[in-house]
Amino acid sequence: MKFDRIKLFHLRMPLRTPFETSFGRSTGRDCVILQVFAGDLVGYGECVADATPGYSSETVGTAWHVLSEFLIPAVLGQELQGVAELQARLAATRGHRMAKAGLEMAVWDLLGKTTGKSLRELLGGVHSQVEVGVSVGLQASPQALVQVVNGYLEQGYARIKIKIKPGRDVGDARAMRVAFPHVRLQVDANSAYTLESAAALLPLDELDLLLIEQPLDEDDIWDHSRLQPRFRTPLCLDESILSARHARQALDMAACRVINIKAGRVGGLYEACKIHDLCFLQGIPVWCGGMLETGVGRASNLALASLPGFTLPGDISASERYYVEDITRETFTLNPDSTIDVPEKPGLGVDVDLHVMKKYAIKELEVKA
Ligand code: SMG
Ligand code: MG
Repeated sequence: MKFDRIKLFHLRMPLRTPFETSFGRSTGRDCVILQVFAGDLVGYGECVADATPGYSSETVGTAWHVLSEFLIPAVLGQELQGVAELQARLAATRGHRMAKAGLEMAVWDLLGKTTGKSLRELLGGVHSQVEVGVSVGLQASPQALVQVVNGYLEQGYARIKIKIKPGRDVGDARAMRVAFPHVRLQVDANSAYTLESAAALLPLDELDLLLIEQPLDEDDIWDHSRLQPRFRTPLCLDESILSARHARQALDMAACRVINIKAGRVGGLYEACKIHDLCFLQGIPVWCGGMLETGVGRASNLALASLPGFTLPGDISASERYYVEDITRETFTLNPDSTIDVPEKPGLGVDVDLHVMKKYAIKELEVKA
């Protein structure tokens, strides 16, 4: 494979409803879409860095800089055998995993289009439908939360995740449990607690939750290992796991009993699969996290979630839950059994509507060999 030119698009997409987490509220979502051209083919990738460094230190701005100045020049116009070789070239740049993952996704798409295989086949996925859930942001009150969740349950979602933050944790979760005694429920703190303040979360242990996601800081696997023994409920790490090495260390320290895998967070699908394999061997359940992706990233998440170790429902909701208008022609819909179909066409298996993409693009750049 040889890449002739690569285009970047900075998209600003309005969300249908605002999404609020412990680190802020957003009414829209920025991302970078990449087009990688090789001969007659074009591969698409999505970099999930957001406009602001709230979830992670990367932003659309840092990804744009690192992609255009370092990552793209490292691979343009050269013969590359596959993703392992691509990652070896990208390794000269430290960190910036979301930027790398966006470029890698486009290369997977090209690989699939070249070989006629779907991304699911390339990754070794075994399911043609995957179990999904919905991640519900903080609402004005616990009552409002229950009402919003009720709407999602009526749509058919069988697993609900709610966002929590100090002062809006046990009360919200308890209101959910009272209203929906049997729903599969989990909470996500997005690093809003310290080892000390996380004591406030101990009553969550009575609410039969699937897991408690990322209570403490990203760079704090150690304190998670001190917190986990205080809970019966599994802790799940999201932000803390940036590589397979981190996953191994977290499991060695018993810092969590579940891992949320996001290809963007760990530098791409190649590393995401390594984390999956490690957890699979140790019997640690994993699930596919979400970054409010467009249809491009959603297709990638569905393929990843089809691997055998993804035994918990992913944060992969139907297209209509996210954007006023998506950039792919395919619309992902929820099946009555709370699953979504994994794309079967070559590569990511989606067609991008260029007209729609350009409508939401606020910046474009072409880099040539
Ligand atoms: O894609 O449905 C989705 C969102 C899932 O809650 C979600 N993601 O910490 O897991 C998480 C958050 C991070 C994204 S906030 C923009
Ligand atoms: Mg999370």
